[in-house]
This record gives sequence, structure tokens and C-alpha cells, in this order.
Amino acid sequence: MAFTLPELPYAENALEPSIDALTMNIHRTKHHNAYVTNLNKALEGHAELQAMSLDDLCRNIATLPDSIKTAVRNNGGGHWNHSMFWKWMAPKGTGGAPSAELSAAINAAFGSIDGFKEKFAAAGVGRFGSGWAWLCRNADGTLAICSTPNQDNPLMKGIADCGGAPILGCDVWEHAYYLHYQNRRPDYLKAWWDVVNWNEVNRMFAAR
Ligand code: MN3
Repeated sequence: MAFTLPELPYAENALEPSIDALTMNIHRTKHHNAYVTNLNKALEGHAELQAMSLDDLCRNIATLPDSIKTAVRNNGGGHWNHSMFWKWMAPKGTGGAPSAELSAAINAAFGSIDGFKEKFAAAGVGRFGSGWAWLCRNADGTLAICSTPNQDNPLMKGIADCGGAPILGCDVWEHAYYLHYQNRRPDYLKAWWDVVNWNEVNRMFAAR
């Protein structure tokens, strides 16, 4: 079955003023849509790969045929990353807060929630060019922050060497913020915390 562009779980203007409606519209209907289209194209004639989940395509990226590996890495990664990115955000005031369990893990790894936000933003600001900042849960329940270039993600063993399972990610490509913030990536990352959907992060942290 072909991969499809997901609907947003909220209106395009619901994340304003952190993220404006036009950015949301172009980001999903143009950029994300192109990743979906090009992923389906790359998988044409590969029935066994079309049957795999998007998670498994990312996890097994290193084992894919060389002829399509880069296309699936870029476009399958792009589809996974953006599908999650929409869910990792919610209108201000509706995203809840870190659970007691997640808070304890954040405090253990980063000292405090503010210490976490500072390190996460530094990972995003420090990513040269285009990419993502990630919060990952290791198998032992501890947390780590990393960043990846392009549309790589921490599920991609052997390519993105973050380790762990990504439970929160922020898109720091210019297309994610340039209309409203121009070159001010740090301002975008600061405003982004207002629309983080902690309910989804809590769910992914608890999932084993
Ligand atoms: Mn993007």
C-alpha cells in the first residue's frame, strides 16, 4: 500500500504565533507531500519493501538495495520525521506537561527541564545547514539529545548514530521557520516550546 500524506490534527493556524499558518501549509502540502511522493516512487517495483512499515524502513535503511537506499533514506526519513513532527505539536495550552516519569528522566539526564530545553535548543541551533534536533530514550530508560543532518533520524541504525528511540524532534530546516523568523533559528526554537505536545512525548516515553 502506498504511503499517504497525513492530515494535521489541528487547524493550520492553530500553532500561531509560534508557527504561522502559511508556513504550516507549505511545509505539509509541499515539502512533506514531496517526501511521500518520492518515497512511493523509490519503492515502485519493490513489493517486499512496500509491505514494510515506515518505522521498519527507517530501522533497516542500511540493508536496502543500493539503487534506492539514498532515496528511501531522504524521503522515507522525511515522511517519518514530518508525520511525527505534526503530532509532537499542539495548540498552546493543550499539549500538557511532562509526566512524572518523564520529568524524573529529564532531571536525571539534564538537571532540570530548563537544562533540557537549553541543551535541546543548542543541538538545533548548532546543526549546520538543514536537519533535526532529537530527544531519544535509550533502552535503559535514560535520555539523550542529538541532532542529525538532512532527513536522517535516530531510527536509522548505521546512518544516524544517536542511538535510542526518538520521542521528540524539532525540524530546523529553514523551510520550517524562515517565512516568520528569517535567519533567527534560536527565536523559532524558543517559541516552539509553547506548542510542544508533551502528551505525545509522554506516550512515546512510556511505550516499550
Ligand atoms: Mn521540514
